[in-house]
Amino acid sequence: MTHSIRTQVAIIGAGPAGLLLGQLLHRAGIDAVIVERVSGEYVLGRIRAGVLEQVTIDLLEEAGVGERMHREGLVHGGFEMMYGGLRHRIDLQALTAGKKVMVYGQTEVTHDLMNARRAAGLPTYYEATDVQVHDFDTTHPRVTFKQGDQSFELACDFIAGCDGFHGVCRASVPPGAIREFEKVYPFGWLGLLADTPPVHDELLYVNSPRGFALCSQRSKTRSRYYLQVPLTDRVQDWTDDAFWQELRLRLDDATCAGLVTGPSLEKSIAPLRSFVTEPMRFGRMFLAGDAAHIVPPTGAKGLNLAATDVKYLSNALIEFYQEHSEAGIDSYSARCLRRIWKAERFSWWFTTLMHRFPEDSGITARFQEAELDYLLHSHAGSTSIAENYVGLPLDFAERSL
Ligand code: RFL
Ligand code: PHB
Repeated sequence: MTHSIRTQVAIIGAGPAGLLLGQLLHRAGIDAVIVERVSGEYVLGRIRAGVLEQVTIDLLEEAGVGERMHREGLVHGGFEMMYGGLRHRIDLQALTAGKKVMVYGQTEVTHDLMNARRAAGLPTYYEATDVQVHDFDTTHPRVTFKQGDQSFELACDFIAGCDGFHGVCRASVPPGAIREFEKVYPFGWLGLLADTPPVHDELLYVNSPRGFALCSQRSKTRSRYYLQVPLTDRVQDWTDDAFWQELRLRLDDATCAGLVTGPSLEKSIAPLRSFVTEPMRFGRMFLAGDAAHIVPPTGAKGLNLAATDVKYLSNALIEFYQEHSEAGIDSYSARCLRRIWKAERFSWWFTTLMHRFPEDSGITARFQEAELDYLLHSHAGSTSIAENYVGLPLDFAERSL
């Protein structure tokens, strides 16, 4: 027997994009059902993003989940970049008329959104298998899935594909209707999470002859560090000791002196990729977040882009239901892409500036040093980094046209 369910918006994926969309729609009185492939615990176990832009902070507030973020998140008015063994501070606040970022982990954002959804009694089907999207080229799309031995059919007005890079929604679009742009980098990031105080109270991005390193954090007592590693490395071959030793070799002596090491809580390797799908709307199905685009993590843009896609999408759907206007859904893809390409450009550029590229004769490293020397001693150069890092305003693309 198949259980039939009816909703206005079927959301595929309960990552930050899907959960935030569900919350924004709920607050506007629009029904949504979320279907997620894995369990809630599994979603919370993925250690990912750490830095929120102001627009994301505003959106989480708007969704009614800002309270713990403001209590526990760490506001950062700057970050540091190191090259040639010297540290330079990018004063975000001074360079962007007072803008800041917030260090608050994706795990916490997801946790807060899950709690709000549960408290409001909104339906989420976790551990769904065989999820399929149908008829999104008509006004009556459907989603079918199984949970245990039960079968479900979800009839809806719209499908929101918030199912990440490996999801089913983008894969269900006929190949002729979609164009994909991709760049895969010849290295990955090995990340380590530890309950040790961060080496510095702000983030430190390091360009070193041995490769990129990042000293990040989740709280005053929890650190997150990353090392650039070859794609052939396997996480099981990296002991904690080997990680700390390699990190030390990429830092200057003064920073090393303040480094507190400890056992890892989590270690993983992530490949680096730039990827964009055009368009992001296919009839009554929309893609949002990692389902539509991937950035290398160097600019800390992935989660923030997912949040702004969802902002545009929720506005468009609210306009559809409340004002009977299709203007928002018609312009959704173009508005998102204008913003996305700017963040893609920044993330690609920042990655290229800070990493060691295999098979380089040494000229790229010299170019990087010259560029860093220029940028960090030029007000215009530093301002450009700061303006992109804190995130362009939501209406930036519109204003610049
Ligand atoms: P997610 O988080 O991948 O969630 C998609 C959800 O969809 C589910 N799913 C399905 N559900 C039903 N049916 C199917 N067939 C399905 N297939 C998949 C998945 O199980 C999953 O739960 O995508 P979303 O919501 O778009 O969120 C995007 C962010 O997760 C991502 O962009 C960021 O984590 C990227 N990122 C960072 N972003 C930042 O803004 N700042 C950062 O500092 C930052 N650091 C990072 C990062 C990503 C990293 N990794 C590991 C990729 C650091 C790292 C190391
Ligand atoms: C993180 O803390 O996970 C993090 C911070 C900044 C980045 C990427 C990842 O640019």
